[in-house]
Amino acid sequence: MGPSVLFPLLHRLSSLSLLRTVTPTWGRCLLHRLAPPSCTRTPSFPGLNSQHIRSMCVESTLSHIKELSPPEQRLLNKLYKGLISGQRASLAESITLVETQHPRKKELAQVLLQRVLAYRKEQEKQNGGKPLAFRVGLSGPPGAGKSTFIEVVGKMLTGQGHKVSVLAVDPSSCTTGGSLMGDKTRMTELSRDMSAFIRPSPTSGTLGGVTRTTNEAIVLCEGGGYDIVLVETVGVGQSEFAVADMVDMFVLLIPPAGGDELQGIKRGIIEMADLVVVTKADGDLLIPARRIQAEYTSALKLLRKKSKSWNPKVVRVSSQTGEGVPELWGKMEAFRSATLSSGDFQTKRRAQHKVWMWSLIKENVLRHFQEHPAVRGELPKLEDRVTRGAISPGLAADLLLKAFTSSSSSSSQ
Ligand SMILES: Nc1nc2c(ncn2[C@@H]2O[C@H](COP(=O)(O)OP(=O)(O)O)[C@@H](O)[C@H]2O)c(=O)[nH]1
Ligand SMILES: [Mg+2]
Repeated sequence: MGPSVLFPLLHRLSSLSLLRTVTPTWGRCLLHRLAPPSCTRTPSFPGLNSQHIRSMCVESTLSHIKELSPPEQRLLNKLYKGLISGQRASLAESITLVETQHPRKKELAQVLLQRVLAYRKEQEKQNGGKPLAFRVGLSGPPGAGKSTFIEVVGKMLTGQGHKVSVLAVDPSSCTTGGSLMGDKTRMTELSRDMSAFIRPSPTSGTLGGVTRTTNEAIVLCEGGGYDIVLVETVGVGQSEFAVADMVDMFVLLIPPAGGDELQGIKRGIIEMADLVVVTKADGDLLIPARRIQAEYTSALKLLRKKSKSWNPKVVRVSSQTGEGVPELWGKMEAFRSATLSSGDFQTKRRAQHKVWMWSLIKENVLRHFQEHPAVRGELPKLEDRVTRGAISPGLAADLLLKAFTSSSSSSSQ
């Protein structure tokens, strides 16, 4: 859906049921409510200074949300404090809150997120404006060795004093139950590690829903002090592209397998990769792994350069023997420092926020459009006429949009 379609839709939606949940407490500052008794007093949350709270009060970013009840305030205070003091149970509970479908809880999740974001922003400022955490997306076909690699590299990193969180995005689990059970058993050591936090994405919902909750879970993990966030995703559907828009570095893992298995790797995804990793480079698989590394190295040379500060590379690794694992992490760190000093890292993060916002808007607007009674009444008929070639898709779209906007304007008057 392009902006030309979205803008009129948004215009109509702003006067519609989308905002009917708004209560007479417009203009009240929720952060004020959360930091009683005044926005100008020293707040009771560590890391969030009074200037911050004031600026957010002025913006009234959360003014559309109904005032928090005392139990809601207590819940959010408890979660926030537990989260930023590094308690895993609070992090898990906070992620559950952002995953909820319950309308009021969704609002509470937004209040919590806003507070965590403000806290992180303050920390970032103290770090010279540079992001503190490193988000790495790991993608590749099922069975490529992603979870096994995460277990090995995760253990190595916690051993070096890092806090590592792992989020597994598997939209196929929405329909098939996915491979999460397998992941859990493959990350046994890491899941017992007190410096690690492993969380599968919700097993129901749309890719858009998964995108939203994963993005928000990343923010929460960082609030909990996890300085490395690994996002694992299977190369199914559009999930890889969604994950590439959430992370600082995108890594593609490829098994040393025959042509058939590699056919499934989309060309577009190779172009997104900052690093290509050939896995299982051990035993009998070492020779095919070398061949595939050579093939991908020449394939990457033909691709257009994505960034001035980094050239994508192809490396080989064995999670079984551990060979190449420290070197591979070394490459990831080199990427991080090269892009941080060129500013590409920060630019990408800023751009990703916009992508994230638009993906939420698109999902919401589309759902309202599809659920609108006037559209639902017309849709089957028009779809049928388009499929039969009786009218053009453009005309059908115009008619549906007209049905949506005209009945919206009459109902809102
Ligand atoms: N030989 C060998 N097998 C591996 C290696 N890494 C993973 N495997 C095996 O490959 C299979 C799939 O691994 P998994 O990590 O679950 O893949 P994922 O689906 O990409 O997460 C498992 O049977 C692993 O034991 C490795 O470095 N060498
Ligand atoms: Mg896996």
